[in-house]
Amino acid sequence: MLGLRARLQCQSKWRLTSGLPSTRRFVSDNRYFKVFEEVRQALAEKRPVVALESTIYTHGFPYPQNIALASHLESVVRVNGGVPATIGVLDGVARVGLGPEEVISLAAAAGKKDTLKVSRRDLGFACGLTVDGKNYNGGTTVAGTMILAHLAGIRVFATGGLGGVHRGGELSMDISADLKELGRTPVAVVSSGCKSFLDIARTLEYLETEGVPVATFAEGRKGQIDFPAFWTRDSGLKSPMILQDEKAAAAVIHAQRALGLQTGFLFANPIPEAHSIPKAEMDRVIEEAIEEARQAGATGSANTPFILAKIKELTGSTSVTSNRALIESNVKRGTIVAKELMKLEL
Ligand code: PSU
Ligand code: MN
Repeated sequence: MLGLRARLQCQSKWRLTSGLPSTRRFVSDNRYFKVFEEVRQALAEKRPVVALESTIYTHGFPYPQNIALASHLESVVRVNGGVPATIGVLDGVARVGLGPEEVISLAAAAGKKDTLKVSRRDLGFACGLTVDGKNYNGGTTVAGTMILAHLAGIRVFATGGLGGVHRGGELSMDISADLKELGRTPVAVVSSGCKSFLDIARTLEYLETEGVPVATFAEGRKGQIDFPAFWTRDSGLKSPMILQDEKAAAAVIHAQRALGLQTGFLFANPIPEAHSIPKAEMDRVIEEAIEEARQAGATGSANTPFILAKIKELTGSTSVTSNRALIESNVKRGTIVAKELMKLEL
């Protein structure tokens, strides 16, 4: 007669070898975590759901343009046949999927002192603490969004840019928690690579160490395919792998799940050609933004938002228009990846 522990082990082993590991959600709703009804239903019915982050609204785009962007991105998911789940912390509760009024509340919280930038380390603070008797609001970063998406059972997430190893990171150790999260949470992130105020070469090295599959959509392009640098399609660094289309991306996710791996994915989608900004131009702007951040002493988690704001100031509306175009393109691709994945796993 087997003891309880041995019996449980046998059962879980049987489950793993008898088919795909379960993707059911891992945490049920509680006072700190809530999945929006439409998202819950879509997941239960195996319809494609795409996670969207909210640091871009709370610490990126200014109010009220951020509201327009948030609702636009949700409609891009819908138009392409998916269900959007905007993720963030609202009034002390980690939320997966928000209603229209709630998206507005979170966007309106941009720039306030009780609005946090929520990465892995911040989730417990954002949900467990209060400030002046009030709960926190928070925009979730790529890492924070991946964690909450995974808890809800969402497997695809689209955004603009990813955090990375900062320039000089080999000394300062300023390496975004996004990279570590990609190494341990099985969510596929579609982004336009990372901005070149980061050290892209070391970012790719770090992702390799973390075991993260990194691939760039090539769409029939021949020759060297670069890992993209957000506003520019080329970074001078070869992408570790290439994917021809969303179907290929879904095949990779599907295979890795069948192997029981818990790693995330980084699928890079170069900015649409019409919106790319010449590299030399961006290089100049970025040098200046980094120097200003250094002079202002903007380090730690304040570094990325400071530099992003400076870049915006220096490039004016061009970079904002390009930024919007690339996020939109990533969200569309993410939705198609989620649809292809559902086809494979039905
Ligand atoms: N890079 C961008 N745009 C962004 C961010 C990074 O080009 O909006 C945001 C994302 O939410 C990302 C976070 O997850 O900043 C990374 O911050 P940090 O480097 O402090 O981890
Ligand atoms: Mn950092």
